[in-house]
Amino acid sequence: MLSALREAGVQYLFVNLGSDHSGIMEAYATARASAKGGEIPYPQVITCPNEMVALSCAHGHAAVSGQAQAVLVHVECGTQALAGAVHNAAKGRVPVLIMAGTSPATQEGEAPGSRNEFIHWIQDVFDQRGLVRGYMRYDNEIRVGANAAQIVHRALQVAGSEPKGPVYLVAAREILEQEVEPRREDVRLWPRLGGGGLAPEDALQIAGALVAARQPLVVTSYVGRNPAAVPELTRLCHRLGMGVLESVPNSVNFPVDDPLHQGYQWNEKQQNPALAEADTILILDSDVPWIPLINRPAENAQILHIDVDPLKQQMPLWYVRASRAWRADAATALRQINAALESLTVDEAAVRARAAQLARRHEALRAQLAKLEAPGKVLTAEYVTAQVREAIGEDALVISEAVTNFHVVTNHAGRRKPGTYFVSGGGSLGWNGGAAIGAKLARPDALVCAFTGDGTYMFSIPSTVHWIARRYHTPFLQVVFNNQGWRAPKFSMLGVHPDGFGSRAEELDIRFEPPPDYSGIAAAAGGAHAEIVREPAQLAPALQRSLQAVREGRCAVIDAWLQRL
Ligand SMILES: Cc1ncc(C[n+]2csc(CCOP(=O)(O)OP(=O)(O)O)c2C)c(N)n1
Ligand SMILES: [Mg+2]
Repeated sequence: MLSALREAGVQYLFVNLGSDHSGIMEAYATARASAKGGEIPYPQVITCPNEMVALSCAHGHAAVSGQAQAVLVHVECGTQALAGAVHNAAKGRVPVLIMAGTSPATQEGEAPGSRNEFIHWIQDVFDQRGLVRGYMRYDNEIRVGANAAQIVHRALQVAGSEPKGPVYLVAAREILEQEVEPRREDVRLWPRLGGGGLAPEDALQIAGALVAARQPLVVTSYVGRNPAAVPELTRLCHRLGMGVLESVPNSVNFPVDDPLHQGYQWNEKQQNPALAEADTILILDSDVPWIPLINRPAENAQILHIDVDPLKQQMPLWYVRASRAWRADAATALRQINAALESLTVDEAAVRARAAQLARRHEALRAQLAKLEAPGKVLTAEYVTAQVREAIGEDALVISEAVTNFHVVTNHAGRRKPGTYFVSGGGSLGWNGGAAIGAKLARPDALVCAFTGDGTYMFSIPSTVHWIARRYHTPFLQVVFNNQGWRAPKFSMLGVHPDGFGSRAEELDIRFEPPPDYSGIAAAAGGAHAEIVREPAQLAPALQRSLQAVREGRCAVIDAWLQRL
């Protein structure tokens, strides 16, 4: 099983161990003893004191590298402790293999590994796989040791095929203890399936629709998950004078400084003008292209949809009234549409006029945002993000779990290079710390910077995160937007009850008063460099000290005190 993981390209096994793992622990010890300090043919173990962090690490690695990693947890309770990280991997379409033992299936020594601890009766449940089945692309039990390798390869093949996602394997302790002949599998014979392309006539039809449009627009959320798609999208947009609106972006989908970039939308309570004026909209890889109650395309707009997962089969309620939709890999589809365009006549004057008009809106938007970056009396999220942007440079990997400041990070972190911005893709908070560790393991050369809400910092189990980060040398910068509580639930309440008692109430049970010493937690757990910043003037020097600490191999946490919510 362990060699199969290595064969399949799994570099790390994020573990939280228990009685089910006796065979695995013995296997590592045996391999290390015979390797006498040399390399062993198994993934490197990362000990994770908390399972949700373990899975978030694997998620962060795969988001950056594209390569599934593996997580090993303890029976059913360790599986439950994966908690919301399961949701994040599934919703974010991130490949990862999760493995767990089950309680031994025998109690009289019928096979090695038979029950010998009281907990084996307590941890025996009817449907362990059912705990996570609703989120898995595939789940299975390794029933015999002899084909464990093939089951691992099959699970990883499914995880790595589009739409990608988590997979789950269990095995009873007796199976994990079985003596089997080592065998080799060739990973090339377990090919990952891509998203496919368009039929040639469909590529031509889409190109034709975009050429014929008066005001075409692309709305996307995760086309940049594959960085190779971004230059194709840029080429298409420039050929047509077509704007790009990023809705709830999960990645760098389009360079933020491109004049055709028409901004980002999250939960803004207003109609987006670019969306309203479009007569043809190409939705490209998006789960939430707009929120129709507040913000939607014109009634008669033609909507086309290309997505690696256009049916959103994991979402019970989902529709956008697209007249046509295609399941395809965006990079391939864009390449095809770009090629099809060459056979069509484009109205160059119209393209120039549109591009000029879009550039004006782009410039106005940028100017408006630049004003927000000026230092004021109190620290603002905009000022903090802009300062961090200047300090970290354009190659740094930015991880965001900024919640009500998500839009601030996308607007002000200035990400223009594909593959330099990541969010979980899900909604279970507490991902960013583990994700930063995974990102750093995937790209040891990169500077990793995580933005987190204060509530989200606490969700992330910072004691575990910062202990792992020191133990495995994955230094990163973490910036806590400390608004002294959970602002999002307040916004949610006001969205439904704008004039209720809650709108005037001082107490909404959302404040952390007094707040914990966030950076102090990281210092205590992992020797992180700790900074508390309360005023704009303190930020730049704190950032320099923090980045120096990161360069020297320590994490740094900046607790940035924003206006109290
Ligand atoms: C695991 C989990 N629990 C609860 C929530 C509900 N929730 C959404 S946003 C939020 C508040 C987050 O607080 P913070 O990180 O401080 O961000 P802020 O709202 O202040 O910007 C909560 C509790 C969630 N999304 N995930
Ligand atoms: Mg907060």
